[in-house]
Amino acid sequence: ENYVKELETDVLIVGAGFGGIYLMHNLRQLGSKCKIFQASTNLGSIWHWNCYPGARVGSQVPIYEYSLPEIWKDWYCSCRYPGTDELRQYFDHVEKKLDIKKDCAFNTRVVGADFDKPSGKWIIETEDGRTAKAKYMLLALGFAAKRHFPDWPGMQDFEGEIHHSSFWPDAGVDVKGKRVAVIGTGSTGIQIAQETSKEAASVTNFVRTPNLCLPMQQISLTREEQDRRKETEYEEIFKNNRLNIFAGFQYDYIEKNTFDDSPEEREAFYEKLWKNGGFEFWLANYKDLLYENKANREAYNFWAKKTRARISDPVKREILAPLEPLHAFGTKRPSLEQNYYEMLDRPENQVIDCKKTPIERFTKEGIVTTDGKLHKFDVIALATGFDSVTGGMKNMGLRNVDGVELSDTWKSGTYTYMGMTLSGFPNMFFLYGAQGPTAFSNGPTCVEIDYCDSTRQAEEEWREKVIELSDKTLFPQTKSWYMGHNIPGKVREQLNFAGGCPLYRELTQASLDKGFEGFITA
Ligand code: NA7
Repeated sequence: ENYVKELETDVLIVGAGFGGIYLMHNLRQLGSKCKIFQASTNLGSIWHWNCYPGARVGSQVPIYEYSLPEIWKDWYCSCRYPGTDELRQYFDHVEKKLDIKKDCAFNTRVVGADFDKPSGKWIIETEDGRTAKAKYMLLALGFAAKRHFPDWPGMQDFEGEIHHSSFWPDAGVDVKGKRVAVIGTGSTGIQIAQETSKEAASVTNFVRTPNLCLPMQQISLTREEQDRRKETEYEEIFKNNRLNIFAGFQYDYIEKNTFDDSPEEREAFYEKLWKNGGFEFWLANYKDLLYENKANREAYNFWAKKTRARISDPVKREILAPLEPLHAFGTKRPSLEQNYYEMLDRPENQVIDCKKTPIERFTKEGIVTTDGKLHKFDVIALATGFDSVTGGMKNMGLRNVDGVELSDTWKSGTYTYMGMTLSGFPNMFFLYGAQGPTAFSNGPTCVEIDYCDSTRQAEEEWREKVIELSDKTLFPQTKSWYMGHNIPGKVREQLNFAGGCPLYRELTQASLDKGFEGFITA
């Protein structure tokens, strides 16, 4: 271990994913003494935990990488959307370049933090009873730091294997010839169902809300092609996606509304987006897609036509791609799939409509739905997601200057200033979290945005802004983790900044230009 029982440092960073590493790199250059605490055993955070079958990123090469040339210049990927193994190798590559690990304490989970006013320092406790003192505490937890396990009765009785997607054994689970259940249809559930169908005897997907999946259009990448793009495009892509693009991708909404085009033009445009694949149909569509119901419905109809044509079983087709949408397209995170629909369409595989027949309980043999039917399984994958965006921060024993837990101060709603600071938590900053562009945007782009600390009034105004921007969109109509709907008892509110990366950058810059408006210095 490279840190002592009682550590003193200038800056303590929590989390060694994209955000934590980037912070460390920049702070070192400014001459600060920093340490990272990371709950898992290696760099890469979520990609350390995400090793379930088929885990793959939805941002294409090169944007799911740092924009630092010393890192991308000699990094190559085998395909447009890399999977876990390659993403882990990427973090090994980053380590070679930035030498981060020497200042990281792995297997180190923060369980409490108090700001000691007399010394002006954070006192941070870890699960294994160590403490750290730091002038600044920076949280880089990502938005999926707390798992969500629905507590169905009888789960502990199940005699087969049961794993949450983010606790999947590193050595893998042998599903060959086994009956596999996949609960959930977020990006994770889709990937697990698609991948395990290759080997399992049967896969049963429990679907509460069908995912409006988009075609990934995965392709292999050659080294030559990547070299050519590095020469000609990379600098521009990285610059552009930080400064100009709503969601920090390589593409953006077009300057046209859906019905500005004729039906033929619209069809041709949708076809183009579909063929390009990835999130283009979501994030490079007409600019009114997420704002106007009629426009959204038009896109949904195209999506349903394309998808329904891939499912021959009429019952499965109605559950997975109904003619009438259950939510506005794009207001829940679409997953990128490769052959999910063809796989589930196979006769040996099942789709259970959890809206009609929810899961009632588990037994030693499997899962009983509310129609009394017992579904028998050997392996159950819980792809039930996370207490997203706010769960991680609420779960680490953070207390404000008056000793009140963050989980209490946020009881009636989330308040931050610019998605970076919290009033009453001096010298604590976070990124890629609550009320920042976070879950609507490409991760690495968000963590490379500069930031700054806040007054209660500034927080209240920021919250109003977050709500105002969100209310203009169709997101509030939909029950989703973006809106806190997936966790029982969680406040229903917009957890993300829906104004896009460029506006976010503009607002943070404006505060800096006005001499740190909204911030207080002690
Ligand atoms: P998600 O997107 O939160 O998906 C969780 C899924 O689990 C979702 O389909 C839920 O249905 C389903 N779920 C949760 N509880 C239940 C119960 N009780 N019964 C049936 N189904 C249930 O998590 P992921 O891990 O897939 O993805 C997280 C993000 O990480 C992803 O979007 C990427 O950005 C990276 P629901 O939709 O709520 O009806």
